Amino acid sequence: MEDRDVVIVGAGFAGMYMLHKIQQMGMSVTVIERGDGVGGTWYWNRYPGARCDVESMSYSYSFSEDLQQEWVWPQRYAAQPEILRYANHVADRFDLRRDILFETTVTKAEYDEEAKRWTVQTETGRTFRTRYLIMATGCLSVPKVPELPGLDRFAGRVLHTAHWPHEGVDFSGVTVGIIGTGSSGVQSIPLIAKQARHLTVFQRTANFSIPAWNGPMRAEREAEMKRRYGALRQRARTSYAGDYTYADEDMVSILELSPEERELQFEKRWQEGGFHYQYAFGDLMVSEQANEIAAEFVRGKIRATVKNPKVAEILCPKDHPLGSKRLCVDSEYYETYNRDNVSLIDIKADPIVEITKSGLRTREADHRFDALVLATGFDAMTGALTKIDIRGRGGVSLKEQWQDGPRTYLGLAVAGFPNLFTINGPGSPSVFVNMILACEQHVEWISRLIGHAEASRCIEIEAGDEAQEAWTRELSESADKTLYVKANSWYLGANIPGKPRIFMPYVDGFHTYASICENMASKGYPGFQLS
Ligand code: FAD
Ligand code: N01
Repeated sequence: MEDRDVVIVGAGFAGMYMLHKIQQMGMSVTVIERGDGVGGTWYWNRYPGARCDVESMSYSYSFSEDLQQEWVWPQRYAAQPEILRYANHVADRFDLRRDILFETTVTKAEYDEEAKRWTVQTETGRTFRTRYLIMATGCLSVPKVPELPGLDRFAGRVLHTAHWPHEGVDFSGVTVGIIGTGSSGVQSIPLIAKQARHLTVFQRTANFSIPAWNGPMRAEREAEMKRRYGALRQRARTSYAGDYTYADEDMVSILELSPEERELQFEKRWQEGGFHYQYAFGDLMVSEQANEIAAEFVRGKIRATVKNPKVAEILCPKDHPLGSKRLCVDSEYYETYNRDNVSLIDIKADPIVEITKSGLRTREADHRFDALVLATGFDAMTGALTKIDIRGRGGVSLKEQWQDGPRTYLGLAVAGFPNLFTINGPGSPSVFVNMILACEQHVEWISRLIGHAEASRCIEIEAGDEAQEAWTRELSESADKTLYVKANSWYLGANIPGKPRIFMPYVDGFHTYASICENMASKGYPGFQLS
């Protein structure tokens, strides 16, 4: 049994910054990470085309002025290898590796009420005893392999986008099938299509995608942004999306614009690319009428891009509001369907029956391919936490406590689980916003609370039941006022059979959330019991 003040699980952007803060506080700490390197999401998701969809100058740490001034992002939206290089640079620059235990998976964590310590068990047999346990396990870190009959019979290679081989995959001369047209599918399909002999895309739900218009970072733009970095980061902290590119004061209302003004606005946002299209409009996610007008503009773009009208119609999303499933941001996604070596199968109309030895059988046809790519997503938000056998007071299991859906206080703590914190946990804005900023906000808040407990000689910090219930109620009431609840999305757990349908992220924006947290800290943490 190895003793620590703090154990952190996960060495993605959340775990790395948490480690840096705890090192600065002079406490003993170990980060336990399953992979053999840092970077989390960017360590695992190495599929062709993987890149961020928040601009890199924004999707990066802001805590060190020197770091943000010295790092050069070569593109507007960095690709996965570049983001991973950045994560490794941060680990070296801040001397993080000395406290990270790689290639080790946490399997169990149990709270000893008498000793007031967590016991953390790992797959390798090493066991830690710690006063604070911080779960930086990620919202999108447990890949979902769908239950498709016959999957184990397929003779070719099966690849999941979130478990991509480190050495890469060469699809030259190969026929490929891909299931899934969410962000991972939309990013990888154009690149796989350029390499493979033939690519067959199996689409269940058509998703809205907006072009990224990615390109090289212009030196003068970079210099100008770096000159104003402090102010830009401040603008991000006071915005809905936690991103300086989309400030609330620039939002307009679709329904208040004339049809001509709307077209101009939609075209402008389309040309800016990515989330500009979602965050430019204040009524987009609350008014079905406004949403439908914006959605129809995107459908018009799809029809204008895809030459085969039947294929274009299959690609036009019609069964959920724009943005209610996470918007995709692409590079030549719709154009890819004009290639001769790409076919699209609508598996809502012609469902998959089984995977066969040589491909896949739908109700109406046999499809043959050499390799199958699963771009089928994640057990999001709760998956990584419920995979670990976490037991709080009285041996109560977190998984059992959450069997009707997660309940947290601020997405940061859970009643009955003292001194356990979740970074970007369910109930926090996390996946709705620029997540590196969200990591920073949580890490700084948790460090401050631990510092406060240490200074006031408190041994236990625990979320109160009432505060947790009130937060959970507020979360779902807020979500119910929006169109986010109108899709079968992973936000609601709808992609995992049997998972309770509870809207998991906090929808009222980064700025509102951060000010609630700040207010609580300044009032001495009401809702928490410190003893
Ligand atoms: P992660 O990066 O997921 O790290 C969690 C770590 O915990 C992992 O390394 C995992 O191995 C480890 N871990 C989990 N369980 C255990 C265990 N039991 N034992 C040991 N280790 C464990 N967000 C944005 O804001 N903008 C984007 O553009 C964006 N792009 C994305 C692209 C992809 C392909 C994906 C999948 C997600 C993207 N996200 C994006 C969300 C992304 O997950 C976050 O931005 C961010 O990287 C999360 O950091 P994290 O440290 O919280 O979690
Ligand atoms: O996963 P998804 P993802 N049979 O769940 C389909 C982040 N991210 O990895 O919609 C057939 O979105 C499923 O169909 P349906 C981002 O937050 C960001 O793509 O359920 N199809 C869907 O099409 C994102 O939202 C980037 O009907 C099945 C797809 O698989 C999140 O990660 C890039 C199926 C899964 O889409 C998850 O994205 C990548 C089945 N049994 C990821 N099961 C950026 O661009 C699932 N599907 C920054």
